[in-house]
This record gives sequence, structure tokens and C-alpha cells, in this order.
Amino acid sequence: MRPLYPNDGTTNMTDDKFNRRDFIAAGTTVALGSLLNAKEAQASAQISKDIKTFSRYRPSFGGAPGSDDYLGKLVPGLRPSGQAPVLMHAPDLNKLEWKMVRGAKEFHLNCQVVKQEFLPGVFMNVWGFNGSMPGPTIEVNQGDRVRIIVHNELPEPTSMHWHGLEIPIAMDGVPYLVQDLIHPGKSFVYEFDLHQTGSFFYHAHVPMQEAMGMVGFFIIHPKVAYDPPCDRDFGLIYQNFYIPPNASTADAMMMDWNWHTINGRSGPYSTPMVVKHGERVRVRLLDFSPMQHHPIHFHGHTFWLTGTEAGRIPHQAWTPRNTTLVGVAMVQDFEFIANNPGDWIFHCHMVHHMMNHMVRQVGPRIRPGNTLSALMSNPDRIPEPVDILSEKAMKSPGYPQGMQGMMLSKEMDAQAMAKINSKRETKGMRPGWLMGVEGLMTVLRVLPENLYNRVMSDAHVRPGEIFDAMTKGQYQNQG
Ligand SMILES: [Cu+2]
Repeated sequence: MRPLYPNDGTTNMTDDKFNRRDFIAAGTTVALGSLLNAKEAQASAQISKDIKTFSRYRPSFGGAPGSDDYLGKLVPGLRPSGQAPVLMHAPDLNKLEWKMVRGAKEFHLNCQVVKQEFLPGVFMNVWGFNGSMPGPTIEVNQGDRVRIIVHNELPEPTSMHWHGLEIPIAMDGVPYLVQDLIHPGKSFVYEFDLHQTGSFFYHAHVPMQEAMGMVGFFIIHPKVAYDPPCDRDFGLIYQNFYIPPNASTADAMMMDWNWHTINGRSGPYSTPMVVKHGERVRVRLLDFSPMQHHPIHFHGHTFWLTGTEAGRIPHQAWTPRNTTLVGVAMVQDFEFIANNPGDWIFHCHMVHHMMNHMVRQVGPRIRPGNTLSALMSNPDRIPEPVDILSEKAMKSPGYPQGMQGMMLSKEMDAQAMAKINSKRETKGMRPGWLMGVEGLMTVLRVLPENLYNRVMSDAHVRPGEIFDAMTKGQYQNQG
């Protein structure tokens, strides 16, 4: 075979077998060869550059560990330093409104039984605040004085704790030890000053109420954003519940779980986080599962652990990670430069946490064409379950049990998918993307500016359009 590069000294160009046609072919190869050489040289120069410097627009190493730019550690966002921080966005959750009353930001927190939609059309009875589980976010500033009036609309007494806050003992919310229980129909006024900053949270200080979902974020921002400033700030609360297959009410006494939620929804109903290519992004992870810890993993980027439930970590102690273990009642804040365009999965790595409503051969949700409400409306007619073992693939030894139909019942699929895909945050993702996102999984989308604007506008976007454009590099590369 003729060598690819005739000019590399291994081919005798005066060989008498070398005819005119070969000459033309060789000419083409020479041209192709120099083109390839040029391309290789370019690639080699690029990788040397990517090792030495950090680019906010392409995956890159950024110099020696210990340098400020190493893995983007201290690379600022696109907004300047010295400004107020961006507000936190917890997908699928609201903020708790306040009014200034007698020198304090006054909030009303109503403890309630809540019907929370875990998946489209799948409503679960849990406990929360102001119509939502988890509750709405309290978001304030360092130096504020807050007054939080807690109204108990639950069928039993409660008490509220402000997790991580250094406040006077009478405000700490532990029943009997520091205050009397707040009885149904009664209220209690908590009031205190805030000298801290960070990702804190509030929760009922009654264990079984915690297991029923009674938690919410309590975010305290510094007046001026910490350097390097972030362009985006997200918050995610991880929880799990045991809800028997034929029921819709969480059983808080079970030391087991089969449903998982992020901000009150299961994947793929959790709304993706959408950021612009090149931005600096913070994500605050709070685990408020009753009994389960979550190793949270993020693809395509390396992030820096910059805070805990106790507040900001000094730069010197930040650690780079791809997975971070968030224990019960812990928070991990992390930051990264979104320099790798794509729809990146963002998930707990425990295999059983990447699934929903795990059941075996019981429950209406594995009976094709049946929903819980259909079953409950006609309890005399119990439909046949799916005989998973009659299916060929299921005869393989060790094939996982009951893996089918974990996401949604078949009857609900079309409607549910339409509900999920009608959100602008999901526009242009691959058709069928939601089959790969369940339980404690969500998606963080890093979109180049032109694609970001298309997704976040009202434009109709074809399924797969944005993903295709990213894989084909059809965007302006600012780098
Ligand atoms: Cu987990």
C-alpha cells in the first residue's frame, strides 16, 4: 500500500511503476497530507494551550494545580465584581414573600397538608408549607432582621427550627426543650437578626413531620457577591419517601423509600437548569431525605466545592470534584465555569435513587393501561399485572426485577410527556430524552448564546434541534 505521505522519504518518487495517474493521485494525497499535518499541528497547539490556560468556552485544564485558573477555580463569571449577588433559583419552587414591618422582613409560613405533583398527574399527600413541598424559599441578606410567623394548619402540633442559624435559644424551635408546641390553629412568632451568610434551611423539629417533607431553603446572601462572582445560582432539595404501591400518602414510619424528589418532583418532571455557555454557575445541594445520603454527580465539568451548610469555605480549602456526597441535613455548594456545551445529566449515583416508585408485581402502576385513579374508581375490578417473566429478555439470569414501567404508566405516557416537553427549559432536547432521566436525576443545560436565546424565547423548536446544533458545533464559539 502506498504510504499516506509520499513526501515522508519512504517512497521513491522516480519508481518506474509511477505513472501519470499515480502522479495525480499522489498530488492529491500530498495536498491532503499537508492539510492533515496542518490540522494535527493545530490540534496539538490547542491541547498545549488547553493544558496551560483555562477557557470559559472550552474544556481546559488551566495550568498547575495551585494556580488561580486551575480547572476554572477562581475564574469569574461574566458579571463584574462588587455587585449584589444574583438571586437563587430553585427550579419548581416559589419564594416566600415578605413585607417590611416594624424594622423586620416579615414572613408568613403556613404549615399544611399538601398535594404535591411528583410526576405529571401523580399527586402525593405529603406535608409542607404554603401549598408546596418542600416549602417556598426564604431569601434574605446578611444583616437583615426577620420575623417569621408560623401558622399551624396541620392536624397535630408542630415547631419550627432554623437550621444552622446562630440565634437566641428561645427562637431555636426545639419543642419542650426551648418552647411549647404550636397547636393546630395556633401561631408562633420567630424573630431574629442574621449575621451569617450561606445555604441554610428551615424544617419542622418533629421527626415524623420532617419525613413527611417539612423543609425549605433559608438563603442568606452577602450584601456584595463573593469573588469570583457567579452568573447563576441554583438550589436543589433532595428527598425520598415511602409510598406504598396502591397508596398516595407517604408512610413516614417506614425505614424504606421508593419515591425520590428534587424540589418536590421526580425526574423527568424536575425542570432542567439552563445556563449560558461561559457563565460561572453555583448549585446548592440540600439533602433532606429522612434516612438516605446522596452522592450527587455532574457530567462534563469539574466543580469546586465552595460552601457547606455552615457557609462559605475559604478559597484555600476548596476541593475539585465530580461527585459530592451530601449527607442528611447537609448542604454542599459548588461552582464551575459552564465551558462545555450540552445537556448534562445531574444525578444521584445510588442506582435505586435513579428510579421511581419501585414496585414488584404489585400496584396499578405496573398494570398496563391503568392509573391509580382508574383503579380506585373501580376497586372491584383488579386488572392483571404485567407478567414480566414471560418476556424473553427477562429470562436472562440476573435480569433486574420489575425494571419496566417505573417511570409512568403507559396510559399516562403521551399526556405526561407532553406536559414535560411543553416547558421551555426542555425545548430542543433529544426526542425521548426523558426516558433516561428518572428519580433523583435532572439536567443542567449549557447552551451557547444563540441556542440559549432560541430555547428561552417563544420560538417553536424541533425536538433534538438544539442538541444536534451543539453536537455539530453550529454555534458561535466565543473562545
Ligand atoms: Cu441518592
